[in-house]
Order: sequence, then structure tokens, then C-alpha cells
Amino acid sequence: MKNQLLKSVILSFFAIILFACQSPSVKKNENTQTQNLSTDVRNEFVRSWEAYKKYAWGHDVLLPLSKGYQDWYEQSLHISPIDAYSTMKVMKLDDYAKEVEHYVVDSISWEKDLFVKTFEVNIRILGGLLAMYEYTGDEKILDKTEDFGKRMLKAFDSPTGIPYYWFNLKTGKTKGAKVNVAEAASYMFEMGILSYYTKNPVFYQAAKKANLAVWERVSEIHLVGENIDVETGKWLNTSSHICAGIDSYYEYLLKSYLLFGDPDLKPIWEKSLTAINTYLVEESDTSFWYKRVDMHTGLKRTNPIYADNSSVIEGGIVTLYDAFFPAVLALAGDLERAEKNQATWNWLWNRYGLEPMIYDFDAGEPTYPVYDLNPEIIESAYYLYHYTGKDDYLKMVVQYWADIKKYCKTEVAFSSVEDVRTMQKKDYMPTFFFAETLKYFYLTFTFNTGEFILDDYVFNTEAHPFKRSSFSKEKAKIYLGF
Ligand code: DMJ
Repeated sequence: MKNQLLKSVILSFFAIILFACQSPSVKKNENTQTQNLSTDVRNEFVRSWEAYKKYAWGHDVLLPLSKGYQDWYEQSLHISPIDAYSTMKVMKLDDYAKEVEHYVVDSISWEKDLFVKTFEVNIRILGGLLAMYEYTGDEKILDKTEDFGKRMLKAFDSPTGIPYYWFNLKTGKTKGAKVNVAEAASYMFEMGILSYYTKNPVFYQAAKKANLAVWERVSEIHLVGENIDVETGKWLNTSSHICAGIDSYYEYLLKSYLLFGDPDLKPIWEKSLTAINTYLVEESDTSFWYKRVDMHTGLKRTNPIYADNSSVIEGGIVTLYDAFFPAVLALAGDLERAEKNQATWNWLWNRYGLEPMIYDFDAGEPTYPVYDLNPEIIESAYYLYHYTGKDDYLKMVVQYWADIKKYCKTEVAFSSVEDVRTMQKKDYMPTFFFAETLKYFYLTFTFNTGEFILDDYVFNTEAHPFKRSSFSKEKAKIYLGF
């Protein structure tokens, strides 16, 4: 007995020595690896930004193969610089950031006779400008932001309060009564922040009204449909899911509640999440998907006929955008489902080396094989790395970075891919590559430095970060008017 005790004391002693000797060097190697990777991501951001400046400055998008540019509409909305800004701040590229600040203040006017997409300009332009104000506190930037927000407010002037698909920046005219739920009700986050900064509830109130208009029309089992008419409030399509077309509606219920604490949002989010997990999960021994069901029956869609004649989308169709959901689940504290869902997305990524934009998990085939440098799977791996501390998630992100460099890197920047089965490149680099994709890579690889702590921030759906401590719940009640 005594001998055994002595033996185990000696063994423990050697184990401690071994651990003490090995652990720091293993950690050091890991740290060196992530340090090298974060430097690599930052260098690639700089290389791509320099290409944007050289070939596309002032325009919306860089064309990375033809070395040209493209604008979304007849005139530029300057989306790349506005979207790239917060990543520059996160990467401490302050000279570039200053240049963008000056550009926004001195060279951008929103007095443009242009119909723009309400949803897209909200998450990229309003979200990007708000982040710029958050970082600088510069009142001139807030003026530009408020000016944009007031123009956008016109879109919400509909019989239901749900915004039209398009609004004209100069005239305030609107068009496009058919919107999906993401386009109908993903505004509370940005417009709430704008109300907070300007102490004017009008923005948040409009956004919340749109959300409540959707919630009033939720089904008896607490699911929303996909498309809705902003004038009649009628569902045009009763397909319910968390995929592209609804995604950020759910994301913003949770995130707006976290940032402002509006008590009306909590039960909506909680009932929605319960319904999602009750009706949308399709789990097997090897996969965990969120499928498409009918909003009234909760049954998987097999032969949908839509009132708006939109294309037939069956229950097993998922989009790579849906990979945002593990991050949202993790933020909501449901690590079990978040990890299972992320494992399934990771499997899909590794099957091709990049993700197809639309995939049919019943057929086991992509139905639209494009990859547009999207961030969602990286975002979710970053959240899970943060919340679980498991190296598996770091390894996933290391792999995604290696694959993106292998298949998407071009002479001057990065490109989307036409087909993940052939890896044929496509002459386009979306603005969210600057705003989101490179940011989430960088944040994962700098995670151990503690320079950015996820718990201190809430991101908009375009990865523009906002400090929780900038928003007092007490003041939010007054400034947002709830
Ligand atoms: C981004 O523009 C936003 O994240 C949006 O919510 C949907 N996804 C794209 C990038 O994939």
C-alpha cells in the first residue's frame, strides 16, 4: 500500500515535470502558428485593399480577375470602403481607416436619384457608417449616417409598416411590395443604434413596427413564412426555415434584445427558437440540418405551390448562408445544437474544399455550386472556438483559410468561384469579403492575444462590431422609445 502510494507520488511528480516542460512549448508553437496566420490574413487584406484602391477606388466592387470595377447601380454607393472600414479598425490599419473617414465626410453625398435595396444598404451602408461613428465619435460622420437613415426611413412608409424592397435616396419614392422576411424585418439592430446615437426614437420605432407586423402574422405554431406583401400583409409563400430569405430576421431578434434589452423582443425570440428547434431540425447519426417546412403544419415541404409563383424549394434544400445559425445558437447558449450543426457544415465544406451556395441534402448534390467568399461558416467556427475553447474550431478555420487561399486567391486579390466542383473562378469580390470573411479569420487567429473579446461586442449581420458597453439599457429605453 505504502509502496503503491510512493509509486503514484513519484509518477505524479514526473507527470508534472513533463507537463511543465512540454506545455509551454506546445502552446508557444500554437501561438506562433496563429500569429503567423493572423499576419497572413492582415497582409492579404492589405493586398486586396491596395488592389481595390488601384483598380476600383470610389466604386462599389473590385473585379479581381479583369482588374476593373462594378457599381451596383448607375452610380456608386461606395460600398467597399464603408464595408471594409470596421475590419481596418479591428486589424489596426489606422492609416487606411483615416483615409476612408475623410472620404466619407468629404466626398460622399446621399443626394442620389437612385433606387437602392433597403435590406442591403441597411446592413452594409447604415451598419458600416454606424460602426465608423462608434469608432471615431466624429459628429460629421454621425451627420452622414443620420442623413442616410432619414432617407431610408421613407421605405417604411407602407400600409403594414414593413419596408418596400426599393427606395429612392433622393426622391423618397418606393417600389417592390413583395419582400422576404429578412428584407421585411432585419432593421431593429442598425436603426436602434441610430436612435441611440441621435436620441431620436423614430428609427427604432419604424424598424420595430415592421418586426411586429411580421410577428402578428406568425402561424399558430410560431413559424413565419418566407415572402410577404408589404401592402396587404398577406403571406405569399408559406415556406418556413432559417435559410437565406429569413436568416437575419431571427439573428436580429436575439442581437437587438442583447444590445438594447427591449422586453418585447424576448418572448418573440424565445417562442421562435422553440418553434425552430421543434419543427425545423432534421437529425441523423451523421448530420444535423435545419430544413424547410410549411409554416402552418410544421411538415417538411415536398411539393410547394406558392401564391407568388416563386420557384419550388423543397425541404432538403439548404444555403451556405444558413451556416450563420451555429453562431446564433452559441450566442443564445445552446452549444449542443450549435456544435452539431457546425459539424455538418464543416463536413459539407470538406466534401468540396469550399461550400456550394445551395445544396440539397436529400439528393446529396449541390443545386447551385457557386461560392461567393461568404463568411458564415467561419463566423460560426469563431464563435464556437470562443465559447467552447476547443482546438477543433481553430483547426476548421485554419483549413478554411488554406482552401480559400488555394482556390480563390488571384494575382491582385480574391475571387468568388463559379463552381465548387471545378473551382473555376468568377470575376467578382463581394464587399462582405472585406467586412466579414477576412475579419472572422483575423479574429480567430488573434483570439489568444485577447486584443478583441467577443463577449464585449455584438456584431450586425455584416460583421460590423458594436461595444455592448456603449449602450446603456436605461438610456436605450428613452432613446429608442420602448
Ligand atoms: C452578408 O451580406 C450578410 O451576412 C447577410 O446577412 C447575408 N450574408 C451575406 C454574406 O454571405
